[in-house]
Amino acid sequence: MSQFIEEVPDQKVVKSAIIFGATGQDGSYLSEYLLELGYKVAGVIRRTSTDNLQNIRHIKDLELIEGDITDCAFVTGLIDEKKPDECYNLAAQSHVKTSFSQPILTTEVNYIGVLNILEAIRKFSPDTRFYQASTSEMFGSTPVSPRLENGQQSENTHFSPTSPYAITKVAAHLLLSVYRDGYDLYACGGILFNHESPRRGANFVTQKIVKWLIELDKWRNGNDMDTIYTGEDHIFDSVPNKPAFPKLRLGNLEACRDWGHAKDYVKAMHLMLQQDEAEDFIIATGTTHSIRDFLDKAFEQFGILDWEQYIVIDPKYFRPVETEYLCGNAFKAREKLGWVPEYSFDTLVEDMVESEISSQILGN
Ligand code: NAP
Ligand code: F7E
Repeated sequence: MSQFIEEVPDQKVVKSAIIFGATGQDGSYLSEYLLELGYKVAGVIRRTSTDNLQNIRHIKDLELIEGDITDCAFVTGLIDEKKPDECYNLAAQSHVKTSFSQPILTTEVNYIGVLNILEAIRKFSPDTRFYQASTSEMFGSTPVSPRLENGQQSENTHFSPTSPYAITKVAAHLLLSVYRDGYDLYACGGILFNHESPRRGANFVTQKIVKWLIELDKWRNGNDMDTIYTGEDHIFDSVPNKPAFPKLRLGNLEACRDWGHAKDYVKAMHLMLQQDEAEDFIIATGTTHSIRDFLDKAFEQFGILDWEQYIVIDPKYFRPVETEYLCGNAFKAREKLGWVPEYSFDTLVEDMVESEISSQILGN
């Protein structure tokens, strides 16, 4: 090399990402993960009158941008201004039961919102790679065997959605191939099966159970469990004047879900955007458990084996139509992305219980 040519040190290219839905369970873990990888990350958060930052307040270097994905002007302006390398859409009305009572809102957020982003990328930033949070709920009532290979849903299983939520997600998912084939955009759908964590919203069944158990534990603290007896709706203690504790009210305990840990699943989202070609992938553990199994494991953490005594089945929590059985085959993700989950069902439940206990101790 000529001595007159200045040597330029290797410059690390900093990638940029926008995350819609940054305050949610997945958005918070993905923000942390991308920042760890050296990305410049902007998280879109909704303006709310009450605090919605509990999952992300601790994350340094995450740029927060206020906005809503149903606002086309906002989405277009943001994509045009930032032209990010990667865009992750995790924003959604994500509660299946709520989608029955608020189907229009669910459609506006989960379908129109996605169209807003795809159109903005197509027109103003066609090199941006797009990840859409698709879901195992799209399989819905797909019967178990013999139509399913090994009793698992794969990328080839047909969709049979059973809720307004699932229908909006199927519609948004179908858009991905249209924008891939029609406009040559890099757009992927991650068909993620249920994933939970200490940051899971309190009205999803796993977190609802864990949080109730923590309250029960506080109530019974200092008392002998042998003195507890149960009535129709409440648990009583023989300690005089101790108020009764309400039983845990749940819906369908027979449904089966393939539950993984959100920390594992956000890594798969990132991997999907690093491939030569955009494709859809199932992300799942390949094992399934009923709500009863979850109750067994969670109550066991508190030394309780006869959990049925503590539960009331409340029709209020049944859905008009239920997805009964989900179990995913993530073979393609393992082969092409090299993705394998680290958490098992048992370690997931343990993490949720232990984290909730620690956050109670710390008063968080
Ligand atoms: P989540 O905790 O409910 O988070 C949803 C996020 O979307 C929140 O940040 C929420 O903001 C935001 N949001 C809602 N409406 C919005 C709007 N109109 N504009 C902008 N942001 C909006 O959900 P998650 O469990 O992290 O799931 C992430 C995504 O994956 C969702 O699309 C969900 O449907 C999908 N998914 C989840 C699972 C799972 O098991 N967790 C499985 C498959 C697919 P606020 O905090 O202000 O409410
Ligand atoms: O229900 C049953 C309920 O609300 C799981 C979302 O992240 O994963 C999630 O959707 C099962 C259902 O999650 C109660 O009927 C019984 O069979 O925790 P969930 P979900 O509906 O599976 C998918 C993959 C997503 O994409 C969604 O965004 O538990 N169940 N009793 C109950 N469910 C709730 N919520 N509350 C109960 O009391």
